[in-house]
Amino acid sequence: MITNAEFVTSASNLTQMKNYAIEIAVVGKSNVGKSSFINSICNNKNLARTSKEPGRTRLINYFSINNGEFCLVDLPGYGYAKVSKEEKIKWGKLIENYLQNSHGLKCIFMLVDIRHDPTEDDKLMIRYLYHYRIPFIVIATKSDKLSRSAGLRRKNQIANCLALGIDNLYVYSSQNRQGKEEILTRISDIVRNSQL
Ligand SMILES: Nc1nc2c(ncn2[C@@H]2O[C@H](COP(=O)(O)OP(=O)(O)O)[C@@H](O)[C@H]2O)c(=O)[nH]1
Ligand SMILES: [Mg+2]
Repeated sequence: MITNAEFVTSASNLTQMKNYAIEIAVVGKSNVGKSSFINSICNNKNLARTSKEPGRTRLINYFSINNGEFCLVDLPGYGYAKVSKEEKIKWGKLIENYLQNSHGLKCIFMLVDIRHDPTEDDKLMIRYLYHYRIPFIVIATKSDKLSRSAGLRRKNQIANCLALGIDNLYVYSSQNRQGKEEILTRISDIVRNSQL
């Protein structure tokens, strides 16, 4: 259960990064719904800044949950076509620094849009996570945009596309909270196992 959530700080480079004992980080394409996901999971609409315009968050944002029990980390989104090449390289370095230096990182929550097949950037990210042996789950979000049956069909397609077991793929909506209980249970398991 999440009873309390507060913004801690942002980091734009390695020296500004934090090192919490238990971190869960959210990654995904720009505009896929990462900030909305964090807000809905925490029951706080104003916690993470959401935006209709893609490519707005260029920082790593840390949120302390339940007065420091664990930390949710909002990572900057990738794959936004309109940013410059330099900006993309900067993004890549920031994420790589985060993934390689966050020793408390317990799990990556990778968000994809349930309506679309994962992009090459998504697949690259997953290869990277396997390479560095970082545990992850995939969350197909914006499920409110589809009927239940279409959502289930898309879930299977996304699982196939990523060669992913169905247990590591969740369907979610920040708008109607579909999947919220399952995600909260998964978070509790991650936190509990990390404390053992
Ligand atoms: N219908 C619907 N819209 C969503 C959902 N999650 C995010 N959005 C919308 O998608 C846009 C981008 O969301 P945001 O959380 O800022 O994405 P981020 O760039 O990945 O952090 C905003 O207009 C949100 O209102 C969802 O589950 N359902
Ligand atoms: Mg965001």
